Amino acid sequence: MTIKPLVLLPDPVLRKKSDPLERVDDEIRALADDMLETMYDAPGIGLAAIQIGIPHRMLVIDCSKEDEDKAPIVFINPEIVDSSDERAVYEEGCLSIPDYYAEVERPAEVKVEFIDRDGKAQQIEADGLLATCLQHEIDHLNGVLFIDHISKLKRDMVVKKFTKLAKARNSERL
Ligand code: GNR
Ligand code: NI
Repeated sequence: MTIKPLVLLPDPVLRKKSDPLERVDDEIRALADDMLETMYDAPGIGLAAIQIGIPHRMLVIDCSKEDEDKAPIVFINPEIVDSSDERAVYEEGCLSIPDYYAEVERPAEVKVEFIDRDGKAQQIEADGLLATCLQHEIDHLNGVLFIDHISKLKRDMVVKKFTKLAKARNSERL
């Protein structure tokens, strides 16, 4: 198991559309374990493969509370097949946009079909934080970030700030 470095805004890798997986083998299960370790270390409640630079349609989530047992779920080729008209607003953050938070409105409930870590077809009906997190992660698979759901003014400010930070980090390494 390995903690992988996170890809940060404004890296164009985050804008790539990820590709579906053809099969679930030991290599994919090892990648899922690395993603979970990276997510728990961050710490975060979800992580898409593209956030560690791997363009597979695959994500991990653990929305359990601190006082509960860990509840990791691996989602391969997830698809939203139904979503509620009811909306919910959550304050979102993203491990690829550290220390920035903003309210995002999304469908309150979603039904998601996916393949699990054993290669078995599954379906989940999610609400609450899990519904929001699933939509945030599935957005990543399509190159979409939560800042795409806020005002252009706020988004431009965040992108500008992270572009400056990336330049400062790069010039330190030269
Ligand atoms: O750790 C995370 N917390 C979070 C909080 C509200 C809505 C979405 C998230 S996902 C985020 C981890 C992350 O960036 N996943 O892509
Ligand atoms: Ni994210």
